[in-house]
Amino acid sequence: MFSILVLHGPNLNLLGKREPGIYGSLTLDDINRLLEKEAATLGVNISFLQSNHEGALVDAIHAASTLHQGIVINAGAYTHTSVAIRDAIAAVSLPAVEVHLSNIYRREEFRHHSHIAPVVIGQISGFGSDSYLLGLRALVNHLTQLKSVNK
Ligand code: CA2
Repeated sequence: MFSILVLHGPNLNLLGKREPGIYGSLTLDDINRLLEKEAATLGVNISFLQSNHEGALVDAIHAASTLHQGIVINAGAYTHTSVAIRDAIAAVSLPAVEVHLSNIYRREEFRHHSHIAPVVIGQISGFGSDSYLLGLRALVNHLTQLKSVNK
């Protein structure tokens, strides 16, 4: 059974408590519960980590290489600033999917660039909590295809 790590970056612990107009009314726990249901449907294990600290996210990505087969990541504002998170994803060479609640390309220009996009298999942006669910499905499909090719 595949094991997937979902990483939530800075300020996402505030979801559902502030700025519902941009990020919706669901809390991070609500999103994690939806992901758990989807993971059960897909037949995969799922774990979660939220951190406001860049180094903690880098450590979690390193640790994932021996514990998990793939990563779904919403790096929050670190998406646009963090070479360290990009390098960590590239270093572990686990398949990762980048997700965003909002459509980062419809927002301020500084959100249009992702340091992470070049080192992930794909990016899903703008579908609210569905971005995470779609990201999980895409990652599991990818892993399943890889497994059948390597049989
Ligand atoms: O759309 C996304 O998922 C983002 O990754 C969210 C980040 C933002 O910096 C990215 O550009 C796009 C911000 C997450 C902040 O979440 C909050 C939630 C409630 C209240 C305040 C912030």
